[in-house]
Amino acid sequence: MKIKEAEIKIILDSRGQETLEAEMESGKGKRVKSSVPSGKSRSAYEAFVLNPREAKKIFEEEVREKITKIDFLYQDEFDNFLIKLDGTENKKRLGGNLILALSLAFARLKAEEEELELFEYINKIYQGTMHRVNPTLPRMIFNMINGGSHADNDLEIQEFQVIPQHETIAEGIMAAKKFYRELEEELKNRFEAGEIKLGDEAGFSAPIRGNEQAIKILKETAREFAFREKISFDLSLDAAASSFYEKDKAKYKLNKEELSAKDLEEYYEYLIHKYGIIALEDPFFEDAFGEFAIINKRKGIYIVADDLTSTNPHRVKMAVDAGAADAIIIKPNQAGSLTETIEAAKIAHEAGWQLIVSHRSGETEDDFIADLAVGLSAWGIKSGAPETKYRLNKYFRLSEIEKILNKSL
Ligand code: 2PG
Ligand code: MG
Repeated sequence: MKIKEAEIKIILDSRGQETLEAEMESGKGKRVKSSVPSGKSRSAYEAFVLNPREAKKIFEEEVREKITKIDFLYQDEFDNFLIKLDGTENKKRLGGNLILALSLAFARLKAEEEELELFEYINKIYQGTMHRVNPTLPRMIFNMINGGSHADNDLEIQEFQVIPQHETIAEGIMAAKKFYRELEEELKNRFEAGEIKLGDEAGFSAPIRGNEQAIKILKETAREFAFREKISFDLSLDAAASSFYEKDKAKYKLNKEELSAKDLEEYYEYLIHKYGIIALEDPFFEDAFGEFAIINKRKGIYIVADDLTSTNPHRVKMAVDAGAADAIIIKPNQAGSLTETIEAAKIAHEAGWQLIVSHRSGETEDDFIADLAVGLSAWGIKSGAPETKYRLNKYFRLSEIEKILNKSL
């Protein structure tokens, strides 16, 4: 496919920070856009994020001319061209954000050219690397209470999530929205109106005393909801433990106490058992392969690697070899290209892990990750609270995909 025109624009993300949007046009006159999000609880192993203005400059001075000259047949050919042009270990020269914006736009354009839905295009690539992985709809993981680096409160755990057990995606979104409003009412009963705010992912932030209390509030809201609405919600957490790990002391600072990895594991065991949590993301800091492997021996709950693996094929291999988890967060902007994202997903999938495709805390209106989740046949998707366009449009796109899939049955 020949790229006739390519443009990089600076847009604002959900935090009001500058990020990149790529626009691309093919010889046949199709035109698409894709933009990249940015994380706050980033690991040391993510693709480098270049200042968006510098990235735009380097694109205009060097990259545009090159990519509009070559006839790229495949996604990996395009991505690998940019990776090679960058020439650094972590995409420092061109920026993982620039490479990804172009990579995602290329995918959208190529899907249009091939008259495929984006999820079908992604699935086609995935099928090329794996056998019998048809597109499926993921479970939706809604982040209802925000803590850690995503909110200004005393909660160290970053994300307190609920996962509806629904029939259709539309029903699941509706249930999550209702749940969200009920949770708001519950918080209003407990706190002053001015104390209730929204965190980065549009979940609530309030002066809740301690992590357990936040889980308890969700559990109670879920119990009442299930009784009245006949829809159950599972609970899950993203501890994002790197953000409360004190490296010099090798301790975790949680609930105003200093905990060893063993203490922390016991605390998780207590929470899992008491509240029936079904998935726990990043329970330990980003290099704690050994501690992950110990807690991963526990049956009946998904241990989810995010910072630990950073959607980096090499890190995913290390984690698989260590038996560090049985589920993985897949974030394209950690990898910095669609090809590497798919490669990381494949390694985990082949090891029998579940995939959870994820947004970032600083999001754009691009809903690419919905198609990615379906195309990779992911177990789950997390896109924040059922509130604000940045979070909701990914869930809405899933609903659209559901209709497309139903029609083709
Ligand atoms: C995470 C993400 C997204 P951030 O830790 O899983 O929820 O947060 O984008 O800030 O890294
Ligand atoms: Mg995480």
